[in-house]
Amino acid sequence: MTRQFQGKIEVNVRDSVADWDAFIPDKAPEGAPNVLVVLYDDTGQAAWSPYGGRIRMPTMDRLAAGGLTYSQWHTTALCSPTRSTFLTGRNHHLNGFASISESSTGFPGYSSHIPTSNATMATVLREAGWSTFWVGKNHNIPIDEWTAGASKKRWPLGQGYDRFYGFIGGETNNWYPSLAEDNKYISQPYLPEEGYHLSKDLADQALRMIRDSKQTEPEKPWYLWFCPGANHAPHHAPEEYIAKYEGMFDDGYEAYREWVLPRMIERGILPEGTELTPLNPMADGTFADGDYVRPWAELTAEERRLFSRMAEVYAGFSEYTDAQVGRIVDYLEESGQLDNTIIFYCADNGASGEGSPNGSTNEGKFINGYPDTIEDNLAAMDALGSPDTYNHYPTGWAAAFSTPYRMFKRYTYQGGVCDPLVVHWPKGIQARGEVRGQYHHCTDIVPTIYEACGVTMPDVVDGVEQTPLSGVSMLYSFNEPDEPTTKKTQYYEMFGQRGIWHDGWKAVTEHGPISGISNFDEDRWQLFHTDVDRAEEHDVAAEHPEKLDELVALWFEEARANNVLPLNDMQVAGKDLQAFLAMEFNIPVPPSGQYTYYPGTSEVPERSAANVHAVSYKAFAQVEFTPETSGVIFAHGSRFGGHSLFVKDGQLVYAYNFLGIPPEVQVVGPAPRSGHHIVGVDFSKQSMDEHRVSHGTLKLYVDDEVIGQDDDFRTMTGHFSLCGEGLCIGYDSGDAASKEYAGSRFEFTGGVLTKVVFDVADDAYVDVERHLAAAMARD
Ligand SMILES: [Ca+2]
Repeated sequence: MTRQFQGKIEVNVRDSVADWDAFIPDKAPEGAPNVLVVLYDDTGQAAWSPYGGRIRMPTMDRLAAGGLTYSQWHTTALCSPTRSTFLTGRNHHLNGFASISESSTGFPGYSSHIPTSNATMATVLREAGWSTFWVGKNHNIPIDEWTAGASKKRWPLGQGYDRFYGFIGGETNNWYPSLAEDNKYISQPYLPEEGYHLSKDLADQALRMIRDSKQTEPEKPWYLWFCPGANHAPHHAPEEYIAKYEGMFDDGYEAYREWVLPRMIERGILPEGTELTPLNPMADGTFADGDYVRPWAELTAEERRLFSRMAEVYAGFSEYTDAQVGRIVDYLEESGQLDNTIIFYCADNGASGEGSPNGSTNEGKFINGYPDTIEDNLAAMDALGSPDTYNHYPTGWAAAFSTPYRMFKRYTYQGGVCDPLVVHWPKGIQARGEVRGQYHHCTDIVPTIYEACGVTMPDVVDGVEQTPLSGVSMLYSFNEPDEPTTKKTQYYEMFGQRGIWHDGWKAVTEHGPISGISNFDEDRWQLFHTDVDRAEEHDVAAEHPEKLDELVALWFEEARANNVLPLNDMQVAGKDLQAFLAMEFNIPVPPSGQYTYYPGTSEVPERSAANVHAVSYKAFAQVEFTPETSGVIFAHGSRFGGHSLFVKDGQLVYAYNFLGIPPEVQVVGPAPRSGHHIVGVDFSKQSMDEHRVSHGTLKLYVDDEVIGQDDDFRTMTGHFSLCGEGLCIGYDSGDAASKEYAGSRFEFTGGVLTKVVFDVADDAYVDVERHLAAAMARD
């Protein structure tokens, strides 16, 4: 913190005494380390090589061999909530991140607005003399701050970061990402044909930020939070990395569980005698249908081939990204920084079961409530991992990569919350290649970093009194393998499933997340003695009723102290829908029902753009044409779902990609060759089918003349994209919405595009159910 001015001010500067120290920021303590946090998405404890898993992670192996592997480190079971604990060191409900931004509700624990009383670690470290960088995924911006016009207070630059480069939302296309830099949306720097992949770009950007800092402030330490899109869907990887895993998962997910457990035990990750929990461990009616695992023995030969290939792609994605992290580690070594950089390499929750029992080659079908058939997926098998698919593996692999535990991501059993963590810091850790078994949690990372850096969390930040940190430092465990954990208690809650760990025991409700069961007072609590039963195999609630009562009472105490209530297990579709929607943040529709957009602007996030799903709509543009006019008038979405109005080769084309299912539909007519004209489309909805797809007539206009018409036109129900791929005027960002200009932004040229007006006033019907399903799929 800068001090009060202590110089002297007279009339004449010659008689006055300057005091630079009143203006210059603090310097970090002598010998303080750099901090690198590598936070992957959606990866259970049994996936990666340092833990005995089949996915080779050479960089992580190297760091584990030179540092520590933690066997009992835990997260919140979901992306944004875990990430919020890395931001502030407070429990996720205290951060307003009970779940994700897109499903936030107006309660303190659920608003997705981090209160100023929870200052971020970046704010504190920057004041203490560190450069602060955030590269990669950012799923902690509230949805009301996603647009260009909104406040950027909760974007990284408003949260203590000097620089940001990455993406906003739960996921993005790794070949054609929706990128943001600092406080604005940007285009990707080059294309897949030129070797682009998001993981590689993120490593390049991270290296640039560190080098920029070191060459101008060589003595200043830095903190980098590196969050790749891996291993969240869509699983995208270069072919040569996928090929490394050919045939390696052919034995299936149940066989993988049997194979990996003894390897985890051999490495000391799990104690001798640890048993596998059953596949599908929960009683009927206590969890959502989509979380069921189909037994491998019941699959057809073709299904097995498809599911194995999906695991190969996931593995290739993970290893390729690890190689990019390796480039950062190599640079640190070459530049002499590795010895005093404290590195945390970890994942934010268990493996993801959001791929449904059958997996998917285009997640968009799921969020649009459109059937994802094995036939369609088989047809796309060879393209898996390429720019042509938007894929996710089936629930069986989520269970396998979360061996030996019950369930996976979103669940408060160990399958959702027990995760990999490797810590590397040659200067501060004497041991090499050892396992640490002390029980810890993601809220403990920030206190550990503060202690390692010699920084104390201030009581007041920017005039706001601070909430105490929720976690405890893990620093003692670096050099004390046999010390008992300093953690006493950790509560859990995710989408209505509760859990609490206390002194070697854990109680969990058998009440699946997003299950819609309600009636929390009737929950059956299970009790596990985790000191001797790490897998949570044996429910001993009947033998230890007093212990269970003690833990349940403690859960309520923690819940009240951390803003956990009210519990919400509402389903994203069905009976709870209207009530849920009424609680959500809603972006207001203009009273006119008309939205006007201009060229030379940033893309508009889909959530805030004019809604063209499940409604009739008109979209018209004012254009001055010439014989050379060419390019996009408006575009929204991608090849996996999207539409675009553009001029090419003298033709005015309206292209619609319905969930990426071929063929791309086009309505075409001759474009004017000169003069001012109003051109556009009018979709008139006439019916909805059993998948809630809208059918009707699409007319393409030049002024009042219909130049093209399709009487059997269909439009998508939910969203073009889970996140990113917003509405663009005069270009197409990210992945192209039409194959006619694939691989380019196809900027409007050779004329004047004045504005585009969307009119959705005539039909206010929105399928709220799909809307919400899409929101929840983003976690
Ligand atoms: Ca696009």
